[in-house]
Amino acid sequence: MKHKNLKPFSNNFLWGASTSAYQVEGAWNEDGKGPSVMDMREEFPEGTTDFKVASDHYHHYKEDVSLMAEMGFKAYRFSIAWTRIIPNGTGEVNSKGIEFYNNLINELIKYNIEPIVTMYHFDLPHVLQEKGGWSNRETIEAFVEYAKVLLNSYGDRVKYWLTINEQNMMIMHGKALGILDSNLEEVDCELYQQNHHMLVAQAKVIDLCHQMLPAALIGPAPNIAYVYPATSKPEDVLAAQNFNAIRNWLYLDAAIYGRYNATAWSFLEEKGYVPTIVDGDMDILQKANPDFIAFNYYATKTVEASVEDGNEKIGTGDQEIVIGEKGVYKGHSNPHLPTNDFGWQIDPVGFRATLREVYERYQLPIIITENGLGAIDKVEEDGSINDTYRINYYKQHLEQMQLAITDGVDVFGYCPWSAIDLISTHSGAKKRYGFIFVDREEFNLKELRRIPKQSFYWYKDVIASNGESLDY
Ligand code: BGP
Repeated sequence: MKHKNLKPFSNNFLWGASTSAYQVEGAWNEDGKGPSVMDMREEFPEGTTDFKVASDHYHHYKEDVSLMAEMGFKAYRFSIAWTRIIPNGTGEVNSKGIEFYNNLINELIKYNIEPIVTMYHFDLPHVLQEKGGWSNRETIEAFVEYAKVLLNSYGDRVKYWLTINEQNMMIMHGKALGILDSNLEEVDCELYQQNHHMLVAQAKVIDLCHQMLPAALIGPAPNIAYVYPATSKPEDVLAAQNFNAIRNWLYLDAAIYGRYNATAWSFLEEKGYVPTIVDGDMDILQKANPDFIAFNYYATKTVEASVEDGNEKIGTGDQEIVIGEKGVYKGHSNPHLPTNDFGWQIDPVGFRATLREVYERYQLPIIITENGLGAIDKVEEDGSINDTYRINYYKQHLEQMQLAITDGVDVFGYCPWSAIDLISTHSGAKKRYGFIFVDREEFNLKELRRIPKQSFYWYKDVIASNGESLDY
C-alpha cells in the first residue's frame, strides 16, 4: 500500500539498542557469579573466542552508558545474568550481583534512559543444566523464584520486562546457539517438552509480575520472521503456513492466547513430539496476559514443500538459516534478497510484512528488541569506522517500520542489535553489530577501547529528530 503521508513516530518512542549479559559483560566468574551454560560451553567454531571477557561491560558500564546517553538513547535493553543473581540457579542470592544491576539501572536512570530488562537470554545456570535443565519440571519453579528476586530488587525502577529471549530459537537451533545438552536422547521430542516447560514458566512469571508490580509491563521476546512460500504453488503455500505456525505463531499463540495452534499441534502429533502437559498447565497459560510483544527481527524466511518422509532434519542452519523438516517444509534461499557477509538474508520490506502480521494477529503494542547487521568492521588509519553498510541497513528498516506504523501497527520502541560491539553467539568477536566499536580481537584483548562508529553519529541524529532525519 502506498501512503501519501507517513505517520510520525510517537513522541515518547523508545529509541535505544540491545545487548545480552553473556555476550557483553565478561567477568564470568567475578564477585560470586556462578557458571552458566554459556560459560561452560566447550565447543566454539574454530578461531572464535569464548565469552569469558567479552566486551568487559561489567567493568566499563559507566563509560558505555555515558556513550549511550551521548547517542540520546531513550531506552536500553539488556539481560540479567541469572547466575550473577543466584549462582546455583536456586537458593542463595548473591548480593554483589544484585548490586551490579542496581548500579547499572541507576546509571541509566541518571541519563533518563529507560531500562528494558530481559530476564533470561540463553544463559541458564550450569547447575540447573546438570539437573536436566528445561527437561526438568523443577526448572519452572527455579525461574519463578529468580524472577521474583528481580521484580523485588528492581521493580521500583524497571517498568519494562521481557521474559525469555528467543525461546523459539533455543528450541529450533539449540545446537548452533551452543545450549543444546549433548546428552539429550530423542532430542526433538525432549526439546518440545522443554518448550512446554518454558511456556509454563513464562506464563507464571507474567502473572507474578502483574501481581507484584501492577504498573509494570511484561511480554515475551521471540525471534519472529514472516515465512514466504518459494512459489505460488499451493504445496509451497502450505509449507509456508506450516513453518509460520511452528516457528512463529506457536510461541506467540501460547504466550498471548494460552493455546497451541492447530497446525503446530498436528506437527507435534505427526512427529511424535507431543509434550506431557500436567493438569492445570493450560490454565496457567491462559491466565497470563502479556502487555506487549517484543520481537527480534533479522529477515524473513522462505520455504518450499518437502515431499520426503521421516523425522530427520533437512540441512543444517543457525537461527537465521532454515533447517527443514521432512514432509513439512524445506528451506529455500530467496533469490530476491541480498545476504550479509555471514550468509544471512536481508529483507527490510519483510520487516513491514512481519510487523503487520504480528499486529493483526495479536493486537498488542510492539517493541522491536533486535534487528541489525553483523559485519566485519575496519578501523581506518585516522581512527574512524565507516560502517555505511550498517547505516543503510538501519535506514531501510526504519523506513519500512514507519510504513508499518502508517499501516496502523502500534510500535512503541526500537532497540536494534547491538548497542556496543559484543561477542556473536557463534561467530566470535569479528562479527560486529554495535554503534560503538570495542577494540579487541578474537584472542587479543588489547585495551578494549570504545570508539564511536559512523553509525553512532547517524543514530544520534535519528533519535534527535525522532526518526525524521534518516539520511547521512
Ligand atoms: C539473536 C540472539 C542474540 C544475537 C543475535 C545475533 O538470535 O538473540 O543473542 O546473538 O541473534 O546473532 P549472532 O550473534 O549469531 O550473529
